[in-house]
Amino acid sequence: MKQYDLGPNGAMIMASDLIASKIDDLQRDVDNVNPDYLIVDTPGQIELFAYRTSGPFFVQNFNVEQKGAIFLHDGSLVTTPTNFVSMALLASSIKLRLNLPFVNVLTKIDLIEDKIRDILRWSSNIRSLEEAIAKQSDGESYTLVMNILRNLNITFIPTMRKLTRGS
Ligand SMILES: Nc1nc2c(ncn2[C@@H]2O[C@H](COP(=O)(O)OP(=O)(O)OP(=O)(O)O)[C@@H](O)[C@H]2O)c(=O)[nH]1
Ligand SMILES: [Mg+2]
Repeated sequence: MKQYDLGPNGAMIMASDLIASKIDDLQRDVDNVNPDYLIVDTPGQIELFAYRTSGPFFVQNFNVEQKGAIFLHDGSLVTTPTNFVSMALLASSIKLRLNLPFVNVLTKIDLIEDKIRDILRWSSNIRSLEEAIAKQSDGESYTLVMNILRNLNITFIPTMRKLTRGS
């Protein structure tokens, strides 16, 4: 912010674009370490990475053996059926944008112990999700959610439940 005289949002955009401009330096640093796995954590403000040109540029041009995207569904944000569909829609949009093999991961599950069973059921059985939505919403909102979810495919792997914070 100081160096380029920017506000918080402008600085985030600039930082995102600088990552693309420094891709050769990053590639060299990573190649020197030569890791088995490389995880690139991007900002929660996903539009900064996925919807500008610099993020997809980085994804396409960073040179590693195999690449995939991991989308973290914040557990506390997917506890209602409509929120679940909203997040699934966002995940699908990011998948479309990055065009990579895609894994959906449910996070912060210690905060939603009583909801995990529902969420896994919604993710594996579209009919149960439809029923849950029918109970929760009506009118235009109901029609919109139903039309959206018929084209979504969000599957969480149940064994992910075994992962705990920090593992
Ligand atoms: N209870 C609980 N809190 C968590 C967990 N993981 C992260 N948090 C907390 O959630 C808050 C936000 O952390 P994250 O969601 O990881 O967000 P971030 O990576 O800091 O920021 P962005 O990714 O840019 O949104 C912090 O206070 C973390 O300590 C978890 O598994 N359980
Ligand atoms: Mg984060």
